[in-house]
Amino acid sequence: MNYLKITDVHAREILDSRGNPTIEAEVTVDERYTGRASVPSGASTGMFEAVELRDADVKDDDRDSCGYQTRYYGKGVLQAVKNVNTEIKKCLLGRNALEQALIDHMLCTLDGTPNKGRLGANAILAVSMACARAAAKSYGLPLYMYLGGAQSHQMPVPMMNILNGGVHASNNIDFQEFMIMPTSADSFAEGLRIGTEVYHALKKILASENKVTAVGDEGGFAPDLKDSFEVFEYLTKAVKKAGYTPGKDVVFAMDAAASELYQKDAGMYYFPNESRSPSGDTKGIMRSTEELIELYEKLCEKYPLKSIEDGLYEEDWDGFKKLTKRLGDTIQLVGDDLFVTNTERLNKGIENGAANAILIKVNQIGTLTEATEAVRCAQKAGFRCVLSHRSGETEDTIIADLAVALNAGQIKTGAPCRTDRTAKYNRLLRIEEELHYSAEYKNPFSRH
Ligand code: 2PG
Ligand code: MG
Repeated sequence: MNYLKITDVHAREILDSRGNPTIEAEVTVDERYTGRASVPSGASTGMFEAVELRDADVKDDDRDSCGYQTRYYGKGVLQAVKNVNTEIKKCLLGRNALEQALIDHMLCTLDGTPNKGRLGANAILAVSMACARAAAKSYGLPLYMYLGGAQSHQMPVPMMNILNGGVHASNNIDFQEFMIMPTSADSFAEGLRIGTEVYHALKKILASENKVTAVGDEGGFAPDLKDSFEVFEYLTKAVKKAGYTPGKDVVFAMDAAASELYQKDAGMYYFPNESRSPSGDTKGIMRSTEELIELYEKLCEKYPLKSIEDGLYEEDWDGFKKLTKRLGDTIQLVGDDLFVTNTERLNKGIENGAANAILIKVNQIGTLTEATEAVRCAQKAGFRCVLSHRSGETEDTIIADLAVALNAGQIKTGAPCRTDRTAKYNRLLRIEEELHYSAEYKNPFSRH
């Protein structure tokens, strides 16, 4: 194997799309080629995710005397930066950047905890990704090609989150994400155009009804609406107004992010903004697992809803089994907080028939190698994969390259709005142009 010597490793603190600090790392190989990568951050994080090290969490003994705890309200990442610039750098200098799996394994061993809580998954991931970028650069290859080789040809169908709710917006919609998927297009560029036209049509409809057109964290609109049925009515109208046919050209997807709604004591889901009274004056309803599954069934009957993510609480394996039995033959059921890009948890889902697809978020697990393993494991079991951003993003576009490298088939990276989101879509446009005839775009839900 060729040897590509790591000659420098350096990290710094930068800002993400919500104005919170995050970590950016640079890895230099052969003193010539530098790869750079930065790490995103979630708001509705799963409880089994790898640890994102923030300065407020650093124990007093380990802290420098520069007021770590109070800067950025405790959200600084100076300790994670320091971990890269000292321990991680020392461990990697002189190593072969081409051995990504070994590098990632060394980082995990150096951390020594099961959840990367000592050095921080954010510190580790930044270096893992920057290392791959440096290696790709030295070979003069685009990252997707370096990682995926000649088999990389599948352009992902975007899940575009055009209506935001839950913890990603300050409106009254309790479910987190309502998305459109342009499935009938014959290229990514055409799919993106269709989705974007629907986005603009939705804005016009909302504006004409004097509804708010301000956007949430992922660029989708965040108006006040009654419930999810009303949301899908708006989405349907927008698709039609843009000149497309719902269910044919564009299908719907949602992320319920149900763990955010789950109340452990009651064993029920609380919807703070919905109402059972016709006047809507008494707010707040509870739903049991059964009632929630029935709600999804109704939504799927009425609308071309083809994918539901985190439909239930992240620890409710039995509930997910039930949900998958009831809806899994006809729609995609995606595990996000349920699987946290963790192959062990994914295997449990595969064995038990809980969900039939996985959301892949690199920072949930903390290294490129482990994220890739999760994709491979899902693909082998016939589970679909959706490469995903976080609600707090940076200008880094690595998930676009990964989606193509791994032939994932789907990508979730927000609305066609806010540069942190469009950067990924724009990167995919460039990749598609580069792949030219070998690029393939296909409906992930067609049986052929
Ligand atoms: C999700 C994500 C991304 P967050 O739940 O799928 O849309 O949100 O990054 O806040 O976890
Ligand atoms: Mg989710």
